[in-house]
Amino acid sequence: MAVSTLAQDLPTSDVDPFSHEVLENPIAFQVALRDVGPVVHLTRYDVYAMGRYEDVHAALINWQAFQSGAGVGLSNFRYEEPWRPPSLLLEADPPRHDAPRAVLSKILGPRALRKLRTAWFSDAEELVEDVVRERQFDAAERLAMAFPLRVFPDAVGIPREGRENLLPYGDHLFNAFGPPNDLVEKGNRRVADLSAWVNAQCARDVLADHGFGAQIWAAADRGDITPEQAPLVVRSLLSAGVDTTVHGLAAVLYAFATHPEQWQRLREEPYLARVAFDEAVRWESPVQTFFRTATTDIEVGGAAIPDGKKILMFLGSANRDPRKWTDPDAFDLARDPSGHVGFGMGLHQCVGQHVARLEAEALLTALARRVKRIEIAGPARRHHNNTLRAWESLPVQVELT
Ligand code: Z7Z
Repeated sequence: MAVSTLAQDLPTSDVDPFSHEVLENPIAFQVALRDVGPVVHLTRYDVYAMGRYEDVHAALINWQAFQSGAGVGLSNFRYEEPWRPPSLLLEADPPRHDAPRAVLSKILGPRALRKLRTAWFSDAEELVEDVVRERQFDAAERLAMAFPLRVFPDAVGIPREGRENLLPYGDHLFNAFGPPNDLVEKGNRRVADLSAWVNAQCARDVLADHGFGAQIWAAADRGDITPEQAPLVVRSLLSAGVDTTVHGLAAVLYAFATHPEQWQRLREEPYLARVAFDEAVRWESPVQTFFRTATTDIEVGGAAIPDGKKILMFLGSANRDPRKWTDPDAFDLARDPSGHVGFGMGLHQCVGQHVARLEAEALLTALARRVKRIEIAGPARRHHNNTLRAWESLPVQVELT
């Protein structure tokens, strides 16, 4: 069979993947996206969408052809001014990307995190004890939001004052990767104040002595990064370190509340906490999408993507692609979820993933010890965001051991 390389033959769709309808439940859209072909032209935004695992994975590891330096949102930095100074990690390509990445990799690496393990496990136990005593509570607010906010800002070393700005800042940042729709509009009203607060937390004299923030400044003293880069690297922690883990934890809590047999299994084999978290990240994909930009004319599966165009990668779709996963819609601790693209892949793969896994392991371990059954106890409500798959509210009831 002849495969046409003519761009005109590309399947097209006028669906808006950032509409409230798709954000509420993107699964049907993802099935259609994968089935129509490896690449689909989304006419509404003039972007090229990929939803199959193989193609998303290939694009993620090919940073030469699929650049990040022109932004990983819809906005193309070749033609448009970014709304904030670009991140030195996320919105940069090698070689500029590499020094900040190396510094943060070390600070957030598994070895460095061992020091936090004991404290975070007892923090999780205290929090769980306080919350589960109530028997009925909102797991999104009381656990998924509360736990990261309890441990992560302290680990970075920012002051207490103003921490309520962290989630709204992240929510706006992740909305701003999408089109300028009502979600972005809503955030624009507060963005100046939120940004000013976040930027102020990145200064050396504001940060506590031994946290991640201070370690970033110490790297500048050693000459591993420049003193001009240090505050922007601290900003990356505050940008990408809170909302993502909150929604990852909400995903795993929702998964267990709706899969009692899997909760039973975790209780019997608590060492599965980390696998459970990764399986929930695969299953729910808290980070649903982001973009790359073509650095040249690219051919994917017979389709031509012109130089300079934006490519929208559907991580959530890749993570449920039946071409890659057996029974992809099942949340199953018996599965090996490794290779999922929920943390990305390649040289930009989430540098904070070990922090996220440690938070999840601490929280799930504490819950598994104390909670025999967890189930949904009222209407669960989604929170819409242009990038994140999130819960606004997850009412649950628990039966204690
Ligand atoms: O460096 C940063 O400020 C930063 C912001 C957002 C880094 C990463 C992300 C991000 C994480 C973006 C997941 C999309 C998906």
